[in-house]
Amino acid sequence: MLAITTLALSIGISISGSAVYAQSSSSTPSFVKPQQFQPLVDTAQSVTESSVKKDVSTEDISLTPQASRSLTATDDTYGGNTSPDQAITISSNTITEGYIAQQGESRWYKTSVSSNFKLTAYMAAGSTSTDYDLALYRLNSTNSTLEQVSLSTKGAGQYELLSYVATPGTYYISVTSYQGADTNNPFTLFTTQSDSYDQNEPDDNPWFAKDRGSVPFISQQNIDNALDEDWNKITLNAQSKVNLRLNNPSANGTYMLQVWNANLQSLGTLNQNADGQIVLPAGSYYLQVMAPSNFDLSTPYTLSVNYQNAAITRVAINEVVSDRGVQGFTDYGYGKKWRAGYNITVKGRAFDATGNPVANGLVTVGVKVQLNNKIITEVGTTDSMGYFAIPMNIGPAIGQYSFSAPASTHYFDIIQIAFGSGTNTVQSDISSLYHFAYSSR
Ligand SMILES: [Ca+2]
Ligand SMILES: [Ca+2]
Ligand SMILES: [Ca+2]
Repeated sequence: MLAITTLALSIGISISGSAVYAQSSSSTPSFVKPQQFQPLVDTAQSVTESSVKKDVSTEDISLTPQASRSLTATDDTYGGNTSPDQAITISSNTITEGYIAQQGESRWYKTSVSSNFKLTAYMAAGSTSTDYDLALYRLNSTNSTLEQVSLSTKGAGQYELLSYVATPGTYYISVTSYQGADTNNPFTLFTTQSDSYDQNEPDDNPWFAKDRGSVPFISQQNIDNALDEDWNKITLNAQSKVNLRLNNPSANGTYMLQVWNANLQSLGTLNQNADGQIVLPAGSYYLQVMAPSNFDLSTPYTLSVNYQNAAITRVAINEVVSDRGVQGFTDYGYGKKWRAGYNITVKGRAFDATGNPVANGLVTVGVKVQLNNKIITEVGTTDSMGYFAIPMNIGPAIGQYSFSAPASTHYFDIIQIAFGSGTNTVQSDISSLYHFAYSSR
């Protein structure tokens, strides 16, 4: 029996390195987007949603010039832009640094948008002990009011990111200290504008996440700039096994999925084009798609999320489809087995311990061929009726055994095949295949 440990599951892909550089286009500077990546956990602990929520003002602000206001020594040192009327004009794709001198203080910036672009703003505090938040306002010039159109209010140690599909006009950005101040380490502010973006924008943070409820979904979107993040919210009414897959066919962009609990604690990341499964207690969670290194505006990714209703304990194989003119459930003198060429598709159905089909379950199939004792594994997902079809390329056989058929002699190997689901071994009605090598007269 092929040990299940050899069925290396494509779950929990880890990324090494501590900091990731967000690249702007070649003509613009890059800067550190401070993120730590850990592999996706198998099972998450339940958390009590923080009872203390930030009391963040979402009110509009009147843009009344404060004529009587005079600059202080502090303003001279750390900037006088502590109110909207003193906002500093900033340009897209340019790093701006600033300081907050005391808790509760704000620094104001403004930028203009000339067309219906998506405006993205990123802010990182200079140290992890301060908690600064970010908000975006649109200037309503008819009544000189700043209307809040977006915000990002994560906790200390996390950067803030927001986006807004803008109409032409002037936009004001505030960086506000929720907790602490730091006159040694500046915060970093960066904005960019996108002329093309997906239909779910803006969705760059948990407050603007697309709410998917409790049902499976498939979402095709794109990453339109280096900072773009696409957030989804899911809600589980009971503990569930969640299947995650982020398909990205692009040769130029490299994406990643990160799972967050309701308190914005990371439950780990999953690389693109790999299957992930995580057991989550009842509650709300966030799924964040991002581009840690490079992105491809023109090639959409597909995020698929569904829920497995029970653990798979057994599979029944219906057919092994093969290339090279090899097929059928045949007896070459060592019992009836499926014949296999180079490219095969293993078709079957998965069941739980009570014999019910398992929908949306992960099935891993592994074979060990004679040539170099190579082990090949592939993962597939069952459909709503529990059926799966898993293609795999197992390569050539060496022809260890022979069988004299009426017209020719068939040479083949007997190779092991085994099944798993997540980290569990799964019973199967087959354990070996005839791996066809060649035939001769
Ligand atoms: Ca914050
Ligand atoms: Ca996007
Ligand atoms: Ca987005």
